[in-house]
Amino acid sequence: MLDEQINKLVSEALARVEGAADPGALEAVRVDVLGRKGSLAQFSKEFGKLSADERPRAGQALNAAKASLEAAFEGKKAAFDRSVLESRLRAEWVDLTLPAPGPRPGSLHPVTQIQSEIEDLFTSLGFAVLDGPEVETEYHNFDALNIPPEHPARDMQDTFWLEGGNLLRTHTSPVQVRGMERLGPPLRMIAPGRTFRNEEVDASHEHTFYQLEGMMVDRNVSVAHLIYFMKTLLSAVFRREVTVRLRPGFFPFVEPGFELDVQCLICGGPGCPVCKQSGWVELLPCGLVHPNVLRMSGIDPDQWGGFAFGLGLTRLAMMRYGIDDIRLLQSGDLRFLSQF
Ligand code: 2NL
Repeated sequence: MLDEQINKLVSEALARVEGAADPGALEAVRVDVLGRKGSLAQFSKEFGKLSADERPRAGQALNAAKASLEAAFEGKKAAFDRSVLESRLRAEWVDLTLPAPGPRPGSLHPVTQIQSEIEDLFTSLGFAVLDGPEVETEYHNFDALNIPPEHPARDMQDTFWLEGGNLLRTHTSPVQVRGMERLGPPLRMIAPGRTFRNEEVDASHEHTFYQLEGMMVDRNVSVAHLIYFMKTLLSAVFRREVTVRLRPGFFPFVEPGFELDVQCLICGGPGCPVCKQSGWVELLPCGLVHPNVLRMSGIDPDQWGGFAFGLGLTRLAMMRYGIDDIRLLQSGDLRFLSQF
């Protein structure tokens, strides 16, 4: 009688164990059957009602039932654990035979690339590459360049003035002034670097940008030398022969001064949006160094002459790579930078 009941309980419990859908359901069945108030425990309570000779056999049957149920639970639990592990192993599988990705390669900033190319070119032509302070005196940034005291470039709106009368250089010309003072004639130098203007920032204006100025001082330097060096420079930058023209341009530090235009490299002359239908792109302000500028830096203008030019590296980089928003260059955005 008791045997039958135990067998029934065991077979029902085994079916429930087998049918448990997840570890939670399995644990509920275990509490139901093997728990302190479970169905097996109910049987133990009935023990007292049995006669002394029935008890050992009933005890054995109960123990056997308990053992087989516990084994079934453990087996099912292990199966659950195994399937969790297997799905993790499937999800986290890694092919260890693949080559390592390695460090992400960096690249030079587009402005740095152009600057380096131009530095290499001028180094090969006998020019020194000079550096100088970004915080300048008013004298080196303005006075020594023949820029009069009332010139609008000195305005608060255009220049970042610092306490004490110094300023953030608005061009790299002061580096060349220091070069003239220190080296004396004859000399050939370029001054690439960061420059600052008090601009409202938008797609085509930045308060921080890059320039490269250059200068050669020697005996009998003429506009012909200037044109030769400028054509050599632009052919190297654009990697082809370029056609240039000079128009008069006024800058206080040169006389005569020119705007040097290059024939449009997109349309070749007939006119397009890049050259605004003119066939020419304004690129290189330049000229012969003003006698006052030479004299102020200790060079005798009766003995020596020179040419000088100023190139906007930021603008050049935007032209070469077709960058339409100047703010991208200073953004540090890797989606932008990794294209170069
Ligand atoms: C510009 C300016 C030019 C120069 C810069 C120069 C420097 C000295 C003496 C004479 Cl120390 N000239 N630099 C000459 C002509 C034009 O351009 O803002 N360029 C984007």
